[in-house]
Amino acid sequence: MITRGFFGARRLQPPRPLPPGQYWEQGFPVLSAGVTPHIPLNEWRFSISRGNQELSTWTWEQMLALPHVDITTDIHCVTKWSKLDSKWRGVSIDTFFEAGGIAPPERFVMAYSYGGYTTNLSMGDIRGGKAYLAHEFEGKPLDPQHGGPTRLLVPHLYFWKSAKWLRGLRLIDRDAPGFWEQAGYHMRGDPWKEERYWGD
Ligand SMILES: Nc1nc2c(c(=O)[nH]1)N[C@H]1C(S)=C(S)[C@@H](COP(=O)(O)O)O[C@H]1N2
Ligand SMILES: [Mo]
Repeated sequence: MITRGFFGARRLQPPRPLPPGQYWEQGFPVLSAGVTPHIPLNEWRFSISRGNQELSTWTWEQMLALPHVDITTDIHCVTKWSKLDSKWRGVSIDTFFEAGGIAPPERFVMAYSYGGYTTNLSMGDIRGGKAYLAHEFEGKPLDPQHGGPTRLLVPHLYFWKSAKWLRGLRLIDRDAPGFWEQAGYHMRGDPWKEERYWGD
């Protein structure tokens, strides 16, 4: 007999410890708050902005011309699945700040996406080789339902911080809640500290 409990019982022991409360997921679930936007590559842009001013903007070709990195990393969703050794290709967020000659005094950013999603991050969490604009997953162009053409990848924080369909980073002086943070999710979201919700 096949029941939900049957599938639950098939959860495998992970080869290494996961953050507290997480289980090992072999698939790649899709979690989207709205519909999947479709962004033609000739219209795609990525910007670093302050207020309504775009300090630097890259077209698809300009982004592709930047130095790339390949990343193999675990990802952890606040809904408790973790995926091990996911493989991505993209551009380090550091590279955009360097290429744009942007050395901002601001200590936070609001990541904003095509479709309206937002999530807040500290400069310390997106710079220093910790965050990427990813456009390939497992050697193929990133699937639109997983955020293609490009998503933010911040693997050391819960996956809601990895904004799909990323359009830009807005520099902000003071930390402010994005989409899920306004609904009660933690402002930082470190899975190893189990920072899921306000007060965690
Ligand atoms: N633009 C956008 N980005 C998003 C979301 C979303 O709804 N819209 N969901 C977040 C959440 S809660 C998670 S867990 C991951 C899910 O990514 P996936 O669908 O590729 O698994 O994307 C995050 N980024
Ligand atoms: Mo999530």
